[in-house]
Amino acid sequence: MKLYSGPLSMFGAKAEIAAHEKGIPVEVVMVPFEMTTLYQPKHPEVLRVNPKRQVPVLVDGDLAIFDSTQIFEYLETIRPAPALWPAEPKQKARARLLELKSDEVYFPHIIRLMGLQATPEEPAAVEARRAATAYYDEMERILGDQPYLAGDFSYADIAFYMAQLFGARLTAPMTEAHPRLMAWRDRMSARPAVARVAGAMGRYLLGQGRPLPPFLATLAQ
Ligand SMILES: N[C@@H](CCC(=O)N[C@@H](CS)C(=O)NCC(=O)O)C(=O)O
Repeated sequence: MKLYSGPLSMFGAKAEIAAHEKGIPVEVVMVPFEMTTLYQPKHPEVLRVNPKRQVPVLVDGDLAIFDSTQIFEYLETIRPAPALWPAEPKQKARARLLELKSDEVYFPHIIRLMGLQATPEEPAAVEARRAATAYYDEMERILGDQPYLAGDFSYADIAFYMAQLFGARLTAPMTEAHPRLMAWRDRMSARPAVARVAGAMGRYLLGQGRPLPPFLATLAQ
């Protein structure tokens, strides 16, 4: 099984963490990526498989799929244990929604901060940080006294961990104002699959001379 990803792809990292958590052997192929030119030129396998021309792409024999959430579903189907969705239907639906919201509600606020790090007082940056903080408020409430967002460790945690990593890099870090989330992040960082993938991303950033948020600096050692 080959996973086409990028050294700074949060969506590729989601898929890679899930494969490691499941114990599924996967060959990770890092497509061409530069901080300035980003994903140009596109890798031929990415162009062949994904009409959206994005990573991650997963190729397993004659199967070729794209999108991190679709890859989660395939991994869950071929390797049901350890289960990374809750079994109870309503809890499963909640976990799936949290995974979606992480990618499509929270992360777009963080994307908006790209390129605004030097001008943090610009209204667009202020608004993006306000929205990220409101999202942390909501996740702090949802987490409550549970160890993970949907109770047991799930894909929802993988998605939000990777998304908040970019939030922390791009001037919208979680802080001690959200103590349950901070403890959740420590629990996540202690998982070998998470530490392996996030640590490699941290080392890539260090190699590019980029600063790391403290939790990522620890993982990158
Ligand atoms: N919804 C997709 C998003 C994939 C995505 O945005 N990939 C980014 C890298 S993290 C990419 O390939 N960007 C290059 C481009 O759009 O040209 C998923 O979950 O996989």
